[in-house]
Amino acid sequence: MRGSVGGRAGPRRVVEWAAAACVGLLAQASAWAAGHSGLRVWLPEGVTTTAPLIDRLFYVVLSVTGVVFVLVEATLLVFLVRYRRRPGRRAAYTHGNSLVELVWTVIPALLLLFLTMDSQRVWSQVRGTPPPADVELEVTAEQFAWNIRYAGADGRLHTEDDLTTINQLHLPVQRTVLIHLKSKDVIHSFFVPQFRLKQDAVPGITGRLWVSATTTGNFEIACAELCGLGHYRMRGFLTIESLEAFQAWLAQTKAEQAG
Ligand SMILES: [Cu+2]
Repeated sequence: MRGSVGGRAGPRRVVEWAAAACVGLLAQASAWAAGHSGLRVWLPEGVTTTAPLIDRLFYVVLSVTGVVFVLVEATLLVFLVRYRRRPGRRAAYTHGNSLVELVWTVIPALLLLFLTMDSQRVWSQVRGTPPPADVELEVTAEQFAWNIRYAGADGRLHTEDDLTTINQLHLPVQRTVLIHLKSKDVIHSFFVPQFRLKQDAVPGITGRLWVSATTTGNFEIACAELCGLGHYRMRGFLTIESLEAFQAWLAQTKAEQAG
């Protein structure tokens, strides 16, 4: 490095350059984020009423930890350069500083308390008592498929007029859907990234999850738990459509199965 031979100019330049790079990166990132309405970085599209809550929490945690990361790494770099071993310079000994220790304990504690309370609030909205369901259905995982059961005209599951499909999950948009999640054999995991939901399907336990979709479209259901040799092909297809289209599909599928 050019400046390092000439004494102190080199390290200082490196620190200045690093600081400028950090500030520049942060400025770029925030400008980019501000320019995008409905901020979404790295995450797939969110299609439920609760997805924005989870995304917001994700970005809050990412910003807090991001700022702390940059500050800690920048301080580390400064200290590495500034207090490096130099001929003729003796090490200084310190026995701590109560004020500094208090500050670096209290600030993280407050941050963690804030994150705990914020995430608890989101958790209770997403996974607390579900709102009254418009549609109830059952998803039973097995090696290596998703068995879907819809209630028939009576609106109740496990009656004569139920409709069952394999790997085809249809949901009406803007309706609250309660999913009873089961497993026939081993532990699977029901994962729809666009729902921001991942729930284990455990034999002997019926899991409950609810969604209210905000957009129509076609998505995929992945099994997110290594459940055997065919795990890679345990893939379901999710269609979110209007209530009319959903009811028409139910009727049509029922007619096809009867015929
Ligand atoms: Cu599986």
